[in-house]
Amino acid sequence: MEEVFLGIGSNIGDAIAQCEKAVRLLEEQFVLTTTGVSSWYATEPQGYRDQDWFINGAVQGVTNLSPRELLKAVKKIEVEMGRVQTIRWGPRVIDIDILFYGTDGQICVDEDDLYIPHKMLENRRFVLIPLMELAPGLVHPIYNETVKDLLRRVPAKGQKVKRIKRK
Ligand code: PH2
Ligand code: MG
Ligand code: MG
Repeated sequence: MEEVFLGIGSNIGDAIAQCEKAVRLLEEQFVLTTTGVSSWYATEPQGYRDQDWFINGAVQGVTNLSPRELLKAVKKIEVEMGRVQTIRWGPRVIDIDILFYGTDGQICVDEDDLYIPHKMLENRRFVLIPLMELAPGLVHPIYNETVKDLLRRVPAKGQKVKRIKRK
């Protein structure tokens, strides 16, 4: 069993319901056993600005899938939920990203279509803020800095993140 952190995002349709459905499908399809789910956050779009705000959150779990198998499994759920390829950084029904893998998130993968830890997570408040709820002390295996320290470095300007209170 390996520890894993995933980022979840959506900005088309009922984004919260879709994020929640993604978490449910991850469990139902035995992709992972969830050990923690962050709050959901409304987040300002990054990369491509001219689109709706996203809902983002993070999931912590344990899996017996390899990184490659895990990637395949999350892509399958994205497709099942109606994800279609559009522009880079554009709107999507659901996005499930592998953020960290392995005990304390220490395993690194550097392949053409799979890079772990997720590239750019260190610049993204919409990833780091949900992660703060689950693992503020987790050390990034490449930058050797905790999630908390990485977050301190990211300017808040243009990256508004608002926590959504649970009903
Ligand atoms: N995902 C992107 C591009 N921009 N912006 C926000 N706020 N949230 C996202 O999940 C997001 C994004 C590409 O995956
Ligand atoms: Mg993404
Ligand atoms: Mg993705």
